[in-house]
Amino acid sequence: MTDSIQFSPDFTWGVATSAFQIEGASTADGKGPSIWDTFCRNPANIKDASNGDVACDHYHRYREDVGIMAGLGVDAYRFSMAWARVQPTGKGAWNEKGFDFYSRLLDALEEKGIAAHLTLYHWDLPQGLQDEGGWLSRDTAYRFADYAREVARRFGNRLASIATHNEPWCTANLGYGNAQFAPGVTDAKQAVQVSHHLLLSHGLAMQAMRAENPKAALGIVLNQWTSDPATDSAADRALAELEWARSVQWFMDPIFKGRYPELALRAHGANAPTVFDGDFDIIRQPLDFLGVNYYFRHYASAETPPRTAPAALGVTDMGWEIYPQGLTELLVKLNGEYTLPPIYITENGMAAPDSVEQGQVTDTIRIRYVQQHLAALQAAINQGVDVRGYFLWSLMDNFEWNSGYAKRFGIVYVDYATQQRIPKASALWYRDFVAAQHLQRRAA
Ligand code: GBH
Repeated sequence: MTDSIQFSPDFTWGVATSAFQIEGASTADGKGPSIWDTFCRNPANIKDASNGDVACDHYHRYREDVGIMAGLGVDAYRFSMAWARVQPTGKGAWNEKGFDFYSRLLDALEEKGIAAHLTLYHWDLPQGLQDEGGWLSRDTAYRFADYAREVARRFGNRLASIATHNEPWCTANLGYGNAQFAPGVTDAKQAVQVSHHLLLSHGLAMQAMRAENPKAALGIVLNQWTSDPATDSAADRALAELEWARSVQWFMDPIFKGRYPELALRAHGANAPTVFDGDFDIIRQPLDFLGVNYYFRHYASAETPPRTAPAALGVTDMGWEIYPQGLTELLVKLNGEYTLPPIYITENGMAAPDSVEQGQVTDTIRIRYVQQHLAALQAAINQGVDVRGYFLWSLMDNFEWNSGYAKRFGIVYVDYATQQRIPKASALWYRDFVAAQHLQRRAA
């Protein structure tokens, strides 16, 4: 089905990972502990009682992994930096050995002509900052800006883009709302305050990085979904609207409009955040790009028990509905509500129960998932949305947060016992698809 799809010749094709999920080497070369190291120390927090101590051992195998990307022929790699690797307690002295690792990684990428797209924060706050209040403390936003400035100073010229946060919705709501993620707090009021400090930290980091390196392409990555009412009832429609306000507009409005959405603010009531004068001026920095992570839609049902999504195309191994048209609808809706910078799909992909049979992993279902979402992406582009690139989540199987290693999102299979990497059928398909897209580059 994607045979007929032609994206623009300069469209960026990439793969994505994040530091804690792949690097391992959790104490190597002076790295400090992060809140995810701490969270994993309580085995009850992770489904298979695992941790990130070794993960994909990417810290030691990055050359091989970059080689795999080169074999796939991708244009770009999205990854994150472990803050505690380069600044072990989140403030004070820089750890040169930590920066050296990322410098070596950038060398390897440059050698293969793969563009580097960095995310500064993919959920692994230095534990030292958590001990002083973490994201609940306003100070942490200023520490984050210091870190961002230093990264822009050292690496700004070597990076195709820098995103401040990955999915602050998750940091706030899964970290402080329902305790699925580190630091494992359940406090609705704290979750809202944390979301404000994350946005503030984004704005401060943008200012700091702009001042340091005016040429760097800067933005943020948000997880987003459309919210469909399960039925036509007034209650379901109201719930869907509230969900859009609470999840999408809550992060988009401060950045693009300089305020919180009224509907969500009212719903938060006494949990509404403390906002200082001038905060929105800081948060509302022009972006060079917006990263959108899309996995599924939200299905709003006010009934008890709630109706579940029909999932006509099935569900993934995470139990998430496969709903490609949601990607089209989301992008078109965002484009209507906001004046957007260029968009990158910074994550999209699926977990499947992959296994190796005679040396091969036949993940046909993942190929179909990606094809369907690329068709949906093309439909959004045809409707006028300015999308410049697509990053498949993920390059390889990795530590899927509170699901541990049991869920596999990679297009490359990782045998954790041996650390052997085996490209799945989806990797070979993606390689061929990207090659076909590149052909028209030469033609153009
Ligand atoms: C992304 O987040 C992450 O950026 C990445 O690290 C991760 O590996 C990947 O996706 C796959 O999970 O409302 O409590 O039911 C995932 C995004 C996960 C956001 C599930 C919303 C719903 C949680 N989403 N989530 S809940």
